[in-house]
Amino acid sequence: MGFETIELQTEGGIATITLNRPKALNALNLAMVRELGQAVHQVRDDPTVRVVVITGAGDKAFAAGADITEFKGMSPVDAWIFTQQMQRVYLEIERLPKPVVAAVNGYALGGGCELMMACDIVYASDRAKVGQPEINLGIIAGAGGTQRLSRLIGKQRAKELLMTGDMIGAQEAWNLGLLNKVVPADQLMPEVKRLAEKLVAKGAVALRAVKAAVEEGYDIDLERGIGNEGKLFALCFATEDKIEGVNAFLEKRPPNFKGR
Ligand code: DAK
Repeated sequence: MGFETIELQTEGGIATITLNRPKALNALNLAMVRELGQAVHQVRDDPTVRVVVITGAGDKAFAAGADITEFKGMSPVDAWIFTQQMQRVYLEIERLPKPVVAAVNGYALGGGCELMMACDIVYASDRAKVGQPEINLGIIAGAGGTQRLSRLIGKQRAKELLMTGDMIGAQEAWNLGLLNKVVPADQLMPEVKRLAEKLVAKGAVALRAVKAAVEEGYDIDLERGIGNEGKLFALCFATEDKIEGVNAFLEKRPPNFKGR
């Protein structure tokens, strides 16, 4: 499928979605949100895709937020429809049954920060800056920011970022627990590639089960979450990958998982 605002490339089981409006710092306009949704469906349904990477074109931005030029003249009903589209795409990323890695190569602001937080693992360049500056536009985060940020870093720290609109650097974001790893800018994509290749080599069913157990369990009580984990654990015992993984360990060789 041809896209205008994003690029999608697949190689060696790794699909890379690049937000591609570098002149506007990859601001997420309506077309980009729609195409991102289409790309997410495409990688979800493509059995050759094992891991998804999301990044931004150029060296300045992952995404500097929703496209502010589209807010002018946007009615409350338009805003409601837009926010539902964005929230749905981000939820689909969060629920995608494959690992999704964000490679944050610069500004991740507003809707860009919200996209980053919907990914499973976040690696960032030491030049990255993150924040939820919507308050400076007289609005609030509308694509899950108030919810995911407070779950990730706690209510008080989230409220400070959401109320001040301040941008923070990569190191501070890592200290807060928003990023998995900070690397020099020129090392970001090689590091992300290494991580993605490591994930490609794991059993796809077990990866899917990890993600389901964490995501489904996150907002429910511990006892039900553990119960769900137990069922997914048992399900893994029905796979060829479990037989291969155990045999490989006992035979002192690397496993060759098939995702079955
Ligand atoms: N939208 C549109 N254009 C943007 C943009 C954005 N978010 N961010 C940057 N640009 C454009 C700039 O206008 C400029 O365009 P030209 O003047 O060259 O035509 C170009 O990108 C380069 O930007 P700058 O010249 O400003 O670059 P600087 O290095 O000087 O500054 C900056 C970089 C990131 C600090 C600055 O561009 C900036 O403050 N940008 C705005 C960041 C921001 O406020 N982001 C939050 C957007 S609001 C919702 C769903 C979601 C959301 C809300 C509601 N519902 C649907 C209701 C989410 C909201 C947001 O994300």
